[in-house]
Amino acid sequence: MPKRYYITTPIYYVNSVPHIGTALTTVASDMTARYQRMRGQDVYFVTGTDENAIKVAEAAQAAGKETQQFVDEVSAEFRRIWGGLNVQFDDFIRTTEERHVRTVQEVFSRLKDAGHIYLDKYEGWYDVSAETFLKESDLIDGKSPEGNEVRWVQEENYFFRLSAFQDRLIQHIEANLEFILPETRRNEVLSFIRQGLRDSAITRTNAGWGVQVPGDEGHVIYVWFDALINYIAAIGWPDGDWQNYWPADVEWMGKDILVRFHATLWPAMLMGLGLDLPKTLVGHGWVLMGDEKISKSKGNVVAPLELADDLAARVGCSRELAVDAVRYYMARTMPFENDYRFTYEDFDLKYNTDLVNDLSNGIHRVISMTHNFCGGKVPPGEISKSAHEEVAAALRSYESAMVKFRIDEAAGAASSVVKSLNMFIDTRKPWDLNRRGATEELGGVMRTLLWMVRVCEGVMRPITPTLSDKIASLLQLSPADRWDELLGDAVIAPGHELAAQDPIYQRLDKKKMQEETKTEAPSVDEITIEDFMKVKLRVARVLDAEPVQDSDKLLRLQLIVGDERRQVLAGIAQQYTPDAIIGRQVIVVTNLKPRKMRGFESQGMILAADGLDGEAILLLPDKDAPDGTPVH
Ligand code: ME8
Repeated sequence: MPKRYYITTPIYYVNSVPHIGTALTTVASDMTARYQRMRGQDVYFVTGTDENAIKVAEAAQAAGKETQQFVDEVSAEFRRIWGGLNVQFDDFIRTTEERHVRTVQEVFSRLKDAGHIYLDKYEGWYDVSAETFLKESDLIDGKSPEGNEVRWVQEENYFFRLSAFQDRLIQHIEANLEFILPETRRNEVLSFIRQGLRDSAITRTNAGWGVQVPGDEGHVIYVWFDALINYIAAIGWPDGDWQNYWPADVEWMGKDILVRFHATLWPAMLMGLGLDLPKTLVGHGWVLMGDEKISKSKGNVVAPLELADDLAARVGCSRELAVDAVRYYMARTMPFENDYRFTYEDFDLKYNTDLVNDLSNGIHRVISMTHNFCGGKVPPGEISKSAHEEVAAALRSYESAMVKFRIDEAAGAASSVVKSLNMFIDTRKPWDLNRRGATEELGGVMRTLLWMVRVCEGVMRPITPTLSDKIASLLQLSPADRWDELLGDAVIAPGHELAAQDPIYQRLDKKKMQEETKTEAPSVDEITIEDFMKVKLRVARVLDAEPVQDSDKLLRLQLIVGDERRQVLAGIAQQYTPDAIIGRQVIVVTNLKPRKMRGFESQGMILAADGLDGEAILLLPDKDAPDGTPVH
């Protein structure tokens, strides 16, 4: 049996739900999977959730839920969102599943029996947010290099003899240039390893959550050591037919978890087990909001399905087609080496230019002209040689981009096919040929254009599967899902009849384009009590406050509203310092549509009176009320 093409994503912490950063990795993996399936590979694509982390247990506590119930709910939410984004995974592994726990314990026992694990005392720093052990010299101003809070820990731990693998790791990385991509990250990994690897603490004191060390109840396995094992647990190692899957062909991730974990600890663990290393580890860049990484801990998240639903509402398309606009945006702007700054305007702009103007309108023009000039049927005619060459060259660039996992370049090659199609319309002017009665030439041009529409459908398919299905239905053809057959023209058979339909995507007009700043609310003289009751007001406590960069008015507040936490941006910085407001109670509108300000999502509004000079005067409860108390 030929080996399956095995693709993995990181397994995500279930301390909160996915945003467009996390979605990027999963969607890029899905595009790789869909492309490889089209190439005839027997793909096995696995994603999942990382549930045994301390920060996950703490998030459950903060939400006032049993940890197991909390992880069940959040993990289900990940599945739902990946489903909504049309991610076609073959397996979804959870680290609280018995199959995973068993495999982790097996790995631990085997490595221990082989002398790679020993018991010692750990004394040092721990970054809970990144779940990472740190040296004193790693700290910057008392925080982790990423700016996270650190805790001092002193405990008896099991250690993995990572230092013993240093030379073998360097050798492997240097001998296998495709092992770590992109190249700049390979260099980072090499310099990290060359600085000298310390043995790695791989257990924590058992605080009631995590995989227990076999035969030692006092310890649970460190979450990274545990999580990495998911890649072999999902394929049933050490039993069954795991050899049909392993080594993984590509392990996708963001650059933040490449150097220390996937490119150092993980390969050393595999070497200790006598297993092959994954063929390629890809560590892509970050999606930024403003100058910051989009991340759940920063609260500046953009939810991928909300982005799609919002577009669907503004242009009146189905959610599935709007999801494809999100997928296309992710692919086209995918940060590989460098980071990419997300803005709502940029999203709208790429939608309008690439998907509406070029793709949807280009295809619509071809289909309409076929109806107007050729009776709605493919006319007889030869495919233009020059068009064929251009399209074949674009496909070759697409293929070589995918070999390097450059989804952004592949999407660029796909849009160059769309551009060629539009160029062909503009230069060959079928309407002129029709007017002049040049039937034979018109036939060749129109058949070439229809063939190009078909190629567009195929090259876009890994990126935008619903859109491609839609194009196939316009052409009245079954999906173009075999890469090797994309350049063939037999299906664009003379006499074949097309469907008549409206353009796939509608343009966003200026009024509907998203802006970062909000317009003034319309003034209304009277409202009913029912109108007023629509506004949900609650007492909230200010947990934290900080100024917003480049703004002298805004404070970014973290509020506790009952058992919920919210981020709200308030224009009160000139009257209130963070210290003056932290710990106080305010009144917050909780059902206001979230909006972006200076790159941050504001999830509500706090009430203030406008002072005589326009200054903000906060409205505060007369006496302390439980956080979350409703206000009428
Ligand atoms: O690290 N831009 O899980 P996690 C791009 N459980 N990618 C981003 C991103 C951003 N702004 N934010 C997150 C973990 N990501 C571990 C993994 S694997 C054995 C264990 C993506 O929920 C990126 O792929 O913190 C990053 O590596 C991953 O989400 C981190 O997800």
